[in-house]
Amino acid sequence: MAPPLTARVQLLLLRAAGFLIGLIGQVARAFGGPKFHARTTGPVSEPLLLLSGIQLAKLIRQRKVKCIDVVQAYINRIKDVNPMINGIVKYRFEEARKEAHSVDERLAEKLEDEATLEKKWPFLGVPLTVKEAFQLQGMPNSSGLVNRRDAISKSDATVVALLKEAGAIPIGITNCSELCMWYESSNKIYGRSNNPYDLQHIVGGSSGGEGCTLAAACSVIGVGSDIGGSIRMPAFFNGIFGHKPSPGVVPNQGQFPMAGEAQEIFQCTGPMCRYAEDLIPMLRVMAGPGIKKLKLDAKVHLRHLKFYWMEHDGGSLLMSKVEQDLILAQRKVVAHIESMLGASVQHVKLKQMKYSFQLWITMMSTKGHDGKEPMKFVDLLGDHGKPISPLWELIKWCLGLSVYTIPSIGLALLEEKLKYNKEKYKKFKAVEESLHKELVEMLGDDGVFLYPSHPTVAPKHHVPLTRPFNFAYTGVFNALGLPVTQCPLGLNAKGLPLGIQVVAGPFNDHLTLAVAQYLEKSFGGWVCPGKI
Ligand SMILES: *[C@@H]1O[C@H](CO)[C@@H](O)[C@H](O)[C@H]1NC(C)=O
Ligand SMILES: CC(=O)N[C@H]1CO[C@H](CO)[C@@H](O)[C@@H]1O
Repeated sequence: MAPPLTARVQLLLLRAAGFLIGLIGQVARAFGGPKFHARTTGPVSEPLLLLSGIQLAKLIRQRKVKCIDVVQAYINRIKDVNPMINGIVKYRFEEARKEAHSVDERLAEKLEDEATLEKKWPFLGVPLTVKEAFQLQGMPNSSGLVNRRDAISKSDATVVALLKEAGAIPIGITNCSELCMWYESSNKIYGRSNNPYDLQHIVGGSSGGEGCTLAAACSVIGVGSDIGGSIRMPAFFNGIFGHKPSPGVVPNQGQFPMAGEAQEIFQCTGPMCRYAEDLIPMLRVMAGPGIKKLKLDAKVHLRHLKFYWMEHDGGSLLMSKVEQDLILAQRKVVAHIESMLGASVQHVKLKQMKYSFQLWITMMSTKGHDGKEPMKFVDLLGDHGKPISPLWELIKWCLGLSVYTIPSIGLALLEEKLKYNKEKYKKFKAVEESLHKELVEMLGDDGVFLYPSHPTVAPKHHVPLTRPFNFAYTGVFNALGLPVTQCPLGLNAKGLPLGIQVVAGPFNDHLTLAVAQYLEKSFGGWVCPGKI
């Protein structure tokens, strides 16, 4: 006999209450996190930590500085501040020390002259960090997925191999969001990374560990990848430089997960660093033969460039308003370029920018050859086993039992709803083509476009859950296939980094990279955290 109705209702209410209590507990736990006495990481006192990669390489090959001293200085700094930021999730200190000693020994033999050394090994002895999602031999290959906790890379990703061949010394791998699909870097293997300018704030994602590690002067140069802003958002939130190259220039091989067949071209591997002068040499190394597609040797006359700017996307309902601080920072750049450089600067209103999020979804819904669909996120989370059941994982998460993070579960739940049907796809594909045409024509081979990197400075931890669409400020340029450099512009009154995206036409990366160096000179570039 079935229990009477009231009893069933009571049971249901009891279950609902249990579920709610579980949920509240889980949220409280999530928001708790470790507490630090300090608000920021301490400043840098060791001068070796305040040199660019190419300056360090020069000092090392001139034998003015020992490579082991450089590597040791970084190891000391990491031991000091990494426990606060949790940017590096696996150290590679012993191997790095050995490699540094062999650099010093080789240099002592004086086999090559300085010019040869520079040509063969432009980053000789320079400490390097790599986003965990990129394979570095002997290091984990998990992308933060608990099921993959024991996966170890058997070889190097192409870009990692190229940087090693150029003389760089990997000192560790850095945190990312679970499967690189969220803009807060936190997962169930490595925990959460914290912003060095305020530990209660996010580092961004997915290359977030890389962003905070570089910003905290725990590394010199870093490798990231970007399919929706994963290089530029962390670079922005942590006040450093990050370049998303033109599609098809830098090889993506050797990262996990890889984008679908139709998306791979929009996934861009690129350099992250504190000093703008490292961007071009890094790109030269990382691109390998792909560098021929760019015009990095062309001299850029900044005065003759045409600058365009737009302070926000024109009013999309999905995204936060651009903060006043960021609008003011952009205006300062515009005024500076007009008065100091005397270049042409024009305010534009690209109406279709308000569909940024939709254009990104359109890109992600694109099918490969023969209508092949990109790998489903539920399958990726299942890691080559059974796809996960998002609803079941949500219930488990509320009880603190899921091995997945809540953004992943949310994305898995919404995955099918976020994909466009034929009709919507066609509609937004047309918008994309029209906006692409408009921008490419406007920019030509001598134009750059200034646009916010994100609507807000680095928010507090977990806030991204309430603003899931803001990444479209960066994601739109993946969909449009344009090169972009995120440039830091100092700190706001609360000490959090400001910045801006500099965009150019296809394969005109040399323009955004030249502007990055100019903005660094004019506005100070990276600011050491803990200085104020
Ligand atoms: C890393 O893991 C992926 C996915 O399982 C695999 O395809 C790849 O071969 C692994 N890479 C290395 C270098 O071990
Ligand atoms: C804060 C945090 O969870 N840190 C972890 C980062 O990853 C390493 C390696 O797995 C752990 O030892 C740390 O506890």
